[in-house]
Amino acid sequence: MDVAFSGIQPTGDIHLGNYLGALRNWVRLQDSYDAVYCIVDLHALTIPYDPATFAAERLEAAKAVIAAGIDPDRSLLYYQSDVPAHAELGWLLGTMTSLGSLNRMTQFKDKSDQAGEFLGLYAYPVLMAADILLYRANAVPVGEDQTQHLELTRDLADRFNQRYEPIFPLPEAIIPERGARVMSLKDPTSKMSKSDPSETSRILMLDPPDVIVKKLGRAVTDSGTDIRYDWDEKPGISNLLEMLALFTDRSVEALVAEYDGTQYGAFKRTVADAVVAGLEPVRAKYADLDDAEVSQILARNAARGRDRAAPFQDEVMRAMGLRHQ
Ligand code: AQP
Repeated sequence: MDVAFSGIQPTGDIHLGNYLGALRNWVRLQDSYDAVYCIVDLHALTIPYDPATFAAERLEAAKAVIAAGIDPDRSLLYYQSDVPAHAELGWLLGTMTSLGSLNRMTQFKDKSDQAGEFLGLYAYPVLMAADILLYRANAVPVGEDQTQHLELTRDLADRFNQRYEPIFPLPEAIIPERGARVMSLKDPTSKMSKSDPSETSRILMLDPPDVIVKKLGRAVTDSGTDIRYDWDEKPGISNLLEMLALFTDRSVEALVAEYDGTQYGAFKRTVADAVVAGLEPVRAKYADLDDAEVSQILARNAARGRDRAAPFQDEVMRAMGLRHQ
């Protein structure tokens, strides 16, 4: 079975962008792939964080991922730092990564403005490549913002295969046709993001229904009154149309035909009702989860991850001349 890998940072509450762009695909791929999903806590250390609350944030992220539909008995879900081979392979790949390729990464430019210019943040894409290549993943379900990192991963895999031994597949990004770039409710020209200072710019996956209704009611729409799918002229309405399409499993075209002419207030309420209904099973599942049980499951999975990663990592070390035979 082909392997799928993806990760999510425990850096704040999971929002609709993370859910629609990545998690829903994670859930789908469980049926057709050998899926490995990580709470990438080592990545989260690359921006300022509070060690006193970090353990609780990791657990929250794990619970949210399970609530979203990941079955940790079927998929290998664990904390990245529990499997040291991620960091080790990150170092090995770092020896083959040119500064020129890292200098092109836009995420570093965006994040270093706030977090400062630190090596960990600069090398983030190399660790991400290691995460993906460790288990020889073929498929990587991510949002559109990760395309550049995926390209680097493929370049590194290819370079390794040419320089040492051909052991890495070149992984493909699995980017959803819709939902790959959910936009902010306050500024629909920038992506919905955990680090946006405005809480009302994003809907959280576990927001209570009344909060979702309120946030969507205040979402920025565009001037005019028509409901059209047009990212240049009507980004706010286009963003809402995509959300509605994703939560109702209908095409944007059918929705435009049905809702054009509807008042924006009423349309936003329709979107809110669909989002609330769509997230209801996630909220219900989350409420059922027990912290201690989730921690035990993740610890068990980490042990499985270490066992599984060891021979793969050994193969890399041998190819690089780090073993006697
Ligand atoms: N707005 C988005 N639309 C679609 N997909 C998105 N993803 C993130 N934002 C959107 C996808 O979510 C997955 C998890 O990403 P992450 O753990 O790297 O999340 P993050 O970067 O901490 O989340 P944000 O909100 O993207 O953080 P900041 O504020 O740092 O920019 C990934 O697959 C990502 O593509």
